[in-house]
Amino acid sequence: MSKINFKPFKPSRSRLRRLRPAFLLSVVILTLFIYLRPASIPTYGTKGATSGQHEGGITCPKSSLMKDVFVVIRTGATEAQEKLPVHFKTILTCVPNFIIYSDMDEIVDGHQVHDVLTGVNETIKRTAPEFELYNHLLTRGRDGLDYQTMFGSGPSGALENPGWKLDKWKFLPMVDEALHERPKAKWFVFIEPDTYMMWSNLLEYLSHFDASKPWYIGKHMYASGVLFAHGGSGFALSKPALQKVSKHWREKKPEIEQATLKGWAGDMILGKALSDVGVPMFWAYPHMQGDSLTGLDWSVEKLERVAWCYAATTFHHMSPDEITTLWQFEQTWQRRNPNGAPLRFRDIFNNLIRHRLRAERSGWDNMSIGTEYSDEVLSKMSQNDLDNLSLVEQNAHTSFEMCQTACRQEPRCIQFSFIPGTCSVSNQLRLGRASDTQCLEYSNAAGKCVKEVAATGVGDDIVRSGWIMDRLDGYSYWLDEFCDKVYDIWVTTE
Ligand SMILES: *C1O[C@H](CO)[C@@H](O)[C@H](O)[C@H]1NC(C)=O
Ligand SMILES: *[C@@H]1O[C@H](CO)[C@@H](O)[C@H](O)[C@H]1NC(C)=O
Ligand SMILES: *[C@@H]1O[C@H](CO)[C@@H](O)[C@H](O)[C@H]1NC(C)=O
Repeated sequence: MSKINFKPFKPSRSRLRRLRPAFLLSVVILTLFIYLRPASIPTYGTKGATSGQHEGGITCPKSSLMKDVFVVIRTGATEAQEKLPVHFKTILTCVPNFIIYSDMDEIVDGHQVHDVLTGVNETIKRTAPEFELYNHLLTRGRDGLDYQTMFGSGPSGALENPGWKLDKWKFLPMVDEALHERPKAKWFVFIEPDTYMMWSNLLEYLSHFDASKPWYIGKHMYASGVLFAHGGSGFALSKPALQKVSKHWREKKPEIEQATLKGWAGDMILGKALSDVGVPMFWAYPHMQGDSLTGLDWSVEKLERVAWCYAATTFHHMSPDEITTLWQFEQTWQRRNPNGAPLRFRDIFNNLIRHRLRAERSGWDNMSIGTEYSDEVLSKMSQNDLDNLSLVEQNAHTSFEMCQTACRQEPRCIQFSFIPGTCSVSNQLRLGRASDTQCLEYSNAAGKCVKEVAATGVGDDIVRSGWIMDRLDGYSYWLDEFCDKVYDIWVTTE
């Protein structure tokens, strides 16, 4: 993970408590309670003026590759009912070949969900603690599961979530079964229920690669010395890559299962297996994204690639509401631009995000994770540092207007958030989400806010956020300039 450091908006040298860079970068994600107003989706009034293939009012991509791609959704019984249905109504309506693997056989909205763990070593199933959940599901289904500990959090939620611990066992059986399910497919795309797949873009992206060669394409992640494609961001394997790793799995199953017992995440175990058979990961950033629409920092840059300039293929940590919003936007976009260029991050920002930004938005946490001003922070500062603060900074936490002024004083500050007593300003632009708490510190590892202040909701005591609206043009212009040097919106070489 590299640091975002562009000239005009780079993080300012504040004397106040600064969040560490790793943390600034660590992605701000909210899996729950993310709320986007469907009502504010742009409506272009093009009813009837549609083109391209569409059934029942739905516009699907025209790519000839579509029939050769097998989409695999990996889920678990603790989240399937809550998170799958939105996919059947949106993205999957245009996917001719898909399968859903889980830790329990069941039918969700008329679609079969398959238990992919049947072949795991029986001794391990009897003894490894994470299989308690599995054995429970086998014998009693969801009856008697403790909802508090088992449900809702998903892979990024709680590391203690037994559903998450069980998840690592699914990866190798999943790739192996997918190959045997669709031996003729050219590509296999693996996603999770909180992954948004921009299907037409993804198809176009894959068409740039030679499917007769082994490919493992995804969003880089590095843990325990292994480079692998992050599962939640979605990844693609060509058939030759899948064949190699499936053969390896069949030959080395006992060894890989032992490694899985010790390993912490299945995407890492798969990455290691692929590396062992000589299939390196292709760095597809920023096409594959670990962030959601609400948590993404729109100026994010990694691997010297400014996301803004590139086409988007996935988002992660997408709530069902966000999935619906982005799907409807894509549909409208494709109808208006039937032969248009692929959607880039900047198109999404300009057409879906920007009009939601306001000088003031109540009950909204903008995720201004930058400099915090509060009595607590001030009380910890030395006299010298305090003396150095401007009057506005010293009082930023006293009113929404002061907080806004504090942001304005910083040349690159673009957004701020306020609850009485706490002001937080940031040079990074994020949409954020409706909220009654103000998140001050976000832990990527824990996948949740680790420091937040709750507003009472009485009178003025609500979370309010704002953007410095007259800086938005400058912000877009600054990012657009990076695109002058980007000759291809697709990353196909490293
Ligand atoms: C904006 O969001 C960030 C992160 O959640 C938070 O630190 C900040 O306090 C928020 N500001 C407001 C006014 O909600
Ligand atoms: C199953 O796992 C146990 C315990 O880890 C091991 O002793 C046994 O050899 C494994 N069996 C097979 C068939 O791999
Ligand atoms: C305080 O401000 C002065 C002048 O602006 C500056 O030289 C000094 O480095 C500042 N001190 C701290 C601790 O920021």
